Amino acid sequence: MAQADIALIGLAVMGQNLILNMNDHGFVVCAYNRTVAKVERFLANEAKGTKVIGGTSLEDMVSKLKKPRRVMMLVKAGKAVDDFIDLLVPLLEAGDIIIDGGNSEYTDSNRRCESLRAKGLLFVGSGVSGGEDGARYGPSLMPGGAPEAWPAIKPIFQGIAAKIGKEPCCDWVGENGAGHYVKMVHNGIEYGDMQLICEAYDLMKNALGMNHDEMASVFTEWNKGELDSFLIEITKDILAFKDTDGSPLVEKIRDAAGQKGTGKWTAISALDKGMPVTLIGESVFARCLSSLKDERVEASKQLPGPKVTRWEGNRAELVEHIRKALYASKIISYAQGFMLLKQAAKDYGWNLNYGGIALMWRGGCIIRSRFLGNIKEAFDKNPKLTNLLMDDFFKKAILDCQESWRKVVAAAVTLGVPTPCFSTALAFFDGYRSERVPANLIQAQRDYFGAHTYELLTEPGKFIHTNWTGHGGNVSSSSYNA
Ligand code: 2AM
Repeated sequence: MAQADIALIGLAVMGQNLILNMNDHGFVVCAYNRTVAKVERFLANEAKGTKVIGGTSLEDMVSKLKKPRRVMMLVKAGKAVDDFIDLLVPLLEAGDIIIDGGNSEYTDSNRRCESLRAKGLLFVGSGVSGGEDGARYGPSLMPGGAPEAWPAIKPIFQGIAAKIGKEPCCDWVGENGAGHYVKMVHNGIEYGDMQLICEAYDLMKNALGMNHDEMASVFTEWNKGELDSFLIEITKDILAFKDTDGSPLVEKIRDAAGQKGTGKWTAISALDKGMPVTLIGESVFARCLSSLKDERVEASKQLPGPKVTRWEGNRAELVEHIRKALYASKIISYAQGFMLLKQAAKDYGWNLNYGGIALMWRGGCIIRSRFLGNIKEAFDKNPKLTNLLMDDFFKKAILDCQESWRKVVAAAVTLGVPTPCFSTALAFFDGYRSERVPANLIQAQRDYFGAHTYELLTEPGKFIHTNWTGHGGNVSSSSYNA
């Protein structure tokens, strides 16, 4: 009998928790898994006493679904998704919906959306963030794909998503792979936020010599203000956490960061699209540098830094300067992230809802923060905002932080503490607010050695070449445009 509102394929922890979350919200879910034995095990254990039903085969699962059929997958990204799609297509009919909630690359989602549309099926690629706990009690959901699918999945998606007040952290993102693209940028921003916090910690520990309880109480204070966020909160807990011998566990952890690639994908996409998303780029490279642990250990013996490595001024003042540097850098990072989203929307013809994206990230996910509420307000006020830095709230915020931010970067440079993200954010700010940057000289150099031509300030659009040396030809090049 067709009784289930949705099927969910993939009974790893994320899938199981999403099913239980849907069940809590009154939806009947039909569970399925490649290894079918896991379905029985799930029904007999975690799902015992719920309304969850199981499929004994894909055919059986499909026969239990109300129409239009909604089938969500939470399986390993890549081939597993394509394999399941191939198996499902012959079992479904026009207007049915296939949702991929895995960590898929947006390019795959673009492709799947188009190929399923040609078969009359509606594809949705949805970012799911918030980890196992989020999946169980309220994730951030970022669905994109075939827009006709949205009304049919909206009650389930908005029902189970995290809420800010009454507002769900889930809205329609845009066409094709837009949902997975936005999830990718979310992860890139997460890399940036984490690195910024690490730089603040490094300065407090090494430039100020603060102990872990002192640092934990600084993060506790920061979490009461503008920086209020999940990542600041867990950092406070981590710094306060003592190992069995009473010393801070964090200092025993090998300083070589891992990565699964979503930050890198964001940086690659930024390079592809010519968008200066410098902070996420630096945060990925900072992880790369960290992982060269053995080389760094050797270099630390041979390459001494400055003689003075401790801050000699007012300590409380520097802590407050660091807070402001972190806040200003964070504003730059989000401004850059939204610049990338805008460019992707242009390139792929997506109609992105920027305020909605800020709201989706406001709760449920790793970058959730009070700050995202301010971003939502900025886009609500002006949905066509060209850049976050042009919004009155953020303009004032960054200008209020400017002096502190410069002091922190200067101090870090003088004392030899690496702060790649604080620094690149400031360099971006100074570049972005410059009417004139030295690219005129680049153009002259390009024209000098390669006859690549340049435009005059007074005649944009007209490309000319100068014979800089008085010898050589007068030929201009147009072939080199990378
Ligand atoms: P399994 O339990 O049969 O291994 C997370 O790994 C989820 O993705 C699990 O539900 C797992 O199914 C599924 N999965 C992983 N690789 C798969 C593949 N190649 N085909 C189908 N499902 C796969």
